[in-house]
Amino acid sequence: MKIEKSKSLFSRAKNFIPGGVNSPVRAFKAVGGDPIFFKSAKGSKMVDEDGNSYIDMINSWGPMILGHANEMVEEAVIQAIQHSPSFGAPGEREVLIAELICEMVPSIDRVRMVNSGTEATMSAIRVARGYTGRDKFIKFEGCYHGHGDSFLIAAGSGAMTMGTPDSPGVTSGTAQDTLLAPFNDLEAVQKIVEENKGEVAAIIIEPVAGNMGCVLPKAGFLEGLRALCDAEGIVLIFDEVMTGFRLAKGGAQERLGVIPDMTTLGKIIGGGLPVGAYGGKKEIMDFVSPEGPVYQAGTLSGNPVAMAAGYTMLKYLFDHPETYGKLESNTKKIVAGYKESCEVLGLNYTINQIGSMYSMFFTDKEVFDLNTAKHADTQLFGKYFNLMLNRGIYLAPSQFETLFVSSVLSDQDIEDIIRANDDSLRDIIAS
Ligand code: HOZ
Repeated sequence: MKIEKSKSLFSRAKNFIPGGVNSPVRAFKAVGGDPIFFKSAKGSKMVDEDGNSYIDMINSWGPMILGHANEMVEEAVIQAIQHSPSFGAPGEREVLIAELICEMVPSIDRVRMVNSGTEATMSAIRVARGYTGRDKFIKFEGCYHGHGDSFLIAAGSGAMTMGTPDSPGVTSGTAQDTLLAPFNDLEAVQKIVEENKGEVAAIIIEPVAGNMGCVLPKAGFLEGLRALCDAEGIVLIFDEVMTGFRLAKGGAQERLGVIPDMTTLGKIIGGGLPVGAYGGKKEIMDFVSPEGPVYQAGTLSGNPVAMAAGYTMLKYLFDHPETYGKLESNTKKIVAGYKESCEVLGLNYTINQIGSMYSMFFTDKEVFDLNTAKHADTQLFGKYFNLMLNRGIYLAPSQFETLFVSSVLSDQDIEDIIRANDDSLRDIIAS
């Protein structure tokens, strides 16, 4: 495969952009090789600067639920932009999307738009602290909630593969208010709460973790957190930046039947444009300025173009719930194909899947938290990633990221993915 233009762009980029990329995971450091630079994408496929075409299994890390360059979203963006990309003042589209989000997400009575998932989680923690009058919060090892200072402690995703799960620049004062627990370990959380009685403002969690690979909550775990938060006056926050509107129209909370007090949302509600939001119960959100005393602001928050894109995609999902059946059946077919290959080839890799999210871990052990995810052979994954890339399948460039399936995969795409996986596993065995 020819990737000369990508290589040349990368070497130019490195002169002006730290590491040549605008987000670390994209640098391919965890898998070896140079990043591919993309020119366009449509439906299930992306085309790079050298003209190679790939079936996209990341979908912009979640938002492209309906595939790339969806015509309805495109049209809405064009219409909005013709009336100015930013007012810095309120507009009708903000009201429409707020009404829709409150209708779709069970935990949200009031919602505030921001510009990214990072902003959403930072703001949600501030509100939880303001509401409870407490300073500390609990996060889970391997969960990633964006790059806000308090979250870069045992963070998953790029922070983990770049070797900086505890980033320089995060002060010890900040770090001391972040308490850590292993995912799926309710007893550990209960112990931390007991040791910090009356001091914990919030528990924040990805209800289905996607930033240490796809890791599912065990039966009773989220329910246990809910009960603990109720008993101790702690605000339960679900970070649904990746699961919101993807696992069900009301996100993981609807699908798994556990309703948090607050929810953070991200890229998905912008249909691919830079957006985030946080919301929750009225009595908590009433603490947000200008209604209440907790300050949070943003010039571009709720900008008309992002609102138009997001609203159009969410409204489609709301009006077409059958999309979730399609997402699930696409993903199940892929996973069934993987499992069949593994069985035939005598491999016992662990595959975690829920809805349209899945990961194949290069380990034969069950993966249910960060420690067990780390059993995966990352070198082998790097090899596999590049073999798949050469066969035209664009995977997340890290073992510790989930894959996202879109609704527009054709039967041929699914067949191609399964065949590429089978051939790549055979190559690995042969080598
Ligand atoms: N794990 C990140 C998405 N939640 C990867 C994307 C990025 O950091 O650029």
